[in-house]
Amino acid sequence: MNYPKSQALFDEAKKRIPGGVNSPARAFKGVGGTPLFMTHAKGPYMYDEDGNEWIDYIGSWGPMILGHAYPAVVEAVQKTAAGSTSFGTPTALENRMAERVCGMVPGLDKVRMTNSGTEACMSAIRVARGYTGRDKFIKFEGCYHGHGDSFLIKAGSGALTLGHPSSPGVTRGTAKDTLTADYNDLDSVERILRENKDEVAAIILEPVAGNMGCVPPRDGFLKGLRKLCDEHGALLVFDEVMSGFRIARGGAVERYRVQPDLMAFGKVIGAGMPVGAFGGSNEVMGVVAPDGPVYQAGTLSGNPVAMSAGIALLTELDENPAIYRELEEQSAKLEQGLKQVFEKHQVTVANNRVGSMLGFFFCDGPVVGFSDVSRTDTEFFSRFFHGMLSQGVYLPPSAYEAWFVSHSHDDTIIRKTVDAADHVLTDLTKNGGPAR
Ligand code: HOZ
Repeated sequence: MNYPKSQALFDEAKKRIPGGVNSPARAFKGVGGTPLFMTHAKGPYMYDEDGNEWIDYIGSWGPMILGHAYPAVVEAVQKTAAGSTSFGTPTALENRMAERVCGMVPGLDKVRMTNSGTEACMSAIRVARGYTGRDKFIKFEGCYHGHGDSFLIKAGSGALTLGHPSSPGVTRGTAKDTLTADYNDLDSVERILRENKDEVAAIILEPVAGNMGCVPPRDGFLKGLRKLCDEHGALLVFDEVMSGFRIARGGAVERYRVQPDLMAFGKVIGAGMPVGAFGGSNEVMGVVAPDGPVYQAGTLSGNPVAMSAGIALLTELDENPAIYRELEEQSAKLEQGLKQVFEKHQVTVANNRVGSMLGFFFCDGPVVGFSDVSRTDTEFFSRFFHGMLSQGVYLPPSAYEAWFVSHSHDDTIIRKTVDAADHVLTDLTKNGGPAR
């Protein structure tokens, strides 16, 4: 494949945009090379400026659960935009979105729309602090809750890929209220709660970690957190930005049957438009302004175009339960196919999958927490990533990101992906012996 136009655009972008990108996760810093500039996409395929076609496993980092340019979403966006892109007043669309989301997610009485998952998580923590009157919160190493100051401590995603999991620019004053525990390790959480008695407002986590590859919760981990929160008067916050409406209609709350006090959403809820949301019970959400004293706002929150896109996508997901079964089946086929190919080429690999979220780690398994994730061979991942690229498959450009399968990834796409991996590993191992 040739990328002269992408290369020229990237060179131009670097003059005016930091690193040439508007979000570091896109920059190929973890794998080397030039990010590709896309022009359009349809179903499981993206098309770049040089006219190349790509099988896409980024899916806009999660939203494209039914594939790109899904007709109902495109139609809703076009229709709403024709009537104005924003009013700064309430619209009926916001009511329809709130009804739909509360109908899909167990235990969600009230929801406030935001413009991103970052805002949703920041607001959820503010609400937890306002509700409990406490300052500190616990997060997990390798989990990423957006780029809010207090979350950039031992964070995952681009922060981890770039080697700055704790970012400069976050003040010591802010950082001291963020306590970090080990994912899937209840003892580490209990210890922190004991050492900070009556000071912890909330525990926030990705119920399925997706920003250090894909790492599912161990049996009993989420229930254990629920119990610890109840014992210590802290709120449990699920960051369902990735898992929400993806791993089940009602996200991790439905799949694992554990009820958090607050939930944050993003990605699928906006169908690719800049949308997030947070919500919880009537009681907890009662502290949010203007009902209560915890201030939270946004000029473009509940934007009509974004709402209509999200409603169109959520309606399809809500009303066609077969979609989740089929997503599960297709994702399992991809997982099995890749596992067989890795085995055939004697590549040491561990993998996790929850529904249509996948993680492959080039290390011994099992991978249950950040210390396991950090053993992955990132150099081998880079070679594999570029090999797959040469075969027309666009994986997330980091060893620490989950791969997303969409409902449009049919058997042909899965077969092509597995064949591409076989071809790449044949190349990477052709000097004999295991690939690493
Ligand atoms: N949570 C997404 C990746 N893990 C965000 C993508 C980005 O930072 O651009």
